[in-house]
Amino acid sequence: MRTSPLILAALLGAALLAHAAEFNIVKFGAMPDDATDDTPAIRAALKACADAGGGTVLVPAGTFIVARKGIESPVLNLPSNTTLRGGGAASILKFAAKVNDSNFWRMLGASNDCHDIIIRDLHLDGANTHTNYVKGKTPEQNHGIFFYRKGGRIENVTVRDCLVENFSGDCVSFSQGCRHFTIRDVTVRNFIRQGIQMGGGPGDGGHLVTGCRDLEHTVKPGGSTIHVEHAEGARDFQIISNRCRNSLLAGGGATDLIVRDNVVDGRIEGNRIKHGVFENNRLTGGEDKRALMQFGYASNLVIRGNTILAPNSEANGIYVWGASRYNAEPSKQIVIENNTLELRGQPIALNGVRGAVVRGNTVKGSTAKTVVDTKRSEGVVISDGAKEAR
Ligand SMILES: [Ca+2]
Repeated sequence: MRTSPLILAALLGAALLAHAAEFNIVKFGAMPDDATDDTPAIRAALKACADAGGGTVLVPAGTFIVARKGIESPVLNLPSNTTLRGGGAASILKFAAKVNDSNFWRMLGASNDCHDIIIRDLHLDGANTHTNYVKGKTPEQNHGIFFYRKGGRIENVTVRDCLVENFSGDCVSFSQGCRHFTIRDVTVRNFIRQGIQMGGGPGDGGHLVTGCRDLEHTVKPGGSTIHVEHAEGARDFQIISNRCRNSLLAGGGATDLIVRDNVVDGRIEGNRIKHGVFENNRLTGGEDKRALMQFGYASNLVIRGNTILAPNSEANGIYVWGASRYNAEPSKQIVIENNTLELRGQPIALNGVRGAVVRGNTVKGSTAKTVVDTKRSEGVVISDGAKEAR
């Protein structure tokens, strides 16, 4: 059956109209660059967008204040089919100063079932003025972007081209119920916990973090630039081509983890990884004495083509361990190949590993007797030309 050109034109027009629905927060009463709270106006714009079945909520240039009213988490709940879009770094959503007095402020995200959400071209400012975390005294749960829906589903979310800073918690956090998130070209700074925090459970995952970085901090970060934890049962995390000034911690029981082409000032660490590939990362060590790459209770893990530079540190390079007093499981089926390590300490160490292949690694500057040190391990095949130290 043929569709008439008129009907086609009408369908196309309706599609364009629906696509073009825009809701400028200023038209809903938001006032930039003053002390007035803009939360009700932004909520009204989001509600209009939701009532229209979706569209774009625009944040023009200026600083707009977001304040928590009750126990809401997040303060700004994004509906399905919504793009929240600024004009770049000059479009600022900023927490009210009283954020510094209490916990559990989360600026924007969702805690109900929803899908197809984009957050882009925005500057989110958590307004934290505490320069470091003091347990029991300063907040640690005030996050920027926050998606969490235990037992439900939040699907297809993109965050891109945003600067997220000064949060006394995580800058970006998504975990339970979250599927298919893309975090692209997001810059973070001055977080008290993590820069980008991921987790989840069975059915969750399918996430990509790429092109992200943290700027030099003026507060003391408590955690990692990028972090995967509490991810038992979640699968498919890709962390590719990011720049981390703090460590990159990726484990937490996740399955199918790819960590590739990242530049890290610090360490990469992960526990209980099932099927992981850590490839072509570049790590530079400082004073930290812990191994620059460290994995516990891993199974099916490939550590390949990484460059590890710690010429002034006694730290070990790559350390894989298991079967400890905490957990009887050994690390299993480990491949460590074609890495380049420049360091004084032990280049590669295995402890409590069952089944490993170590080959083709290049080592400079180490004072260790061997390239590979193995303890309490079995089934380890070393073809680096070095003998096992016992
Ligand atoms: Ca205002």
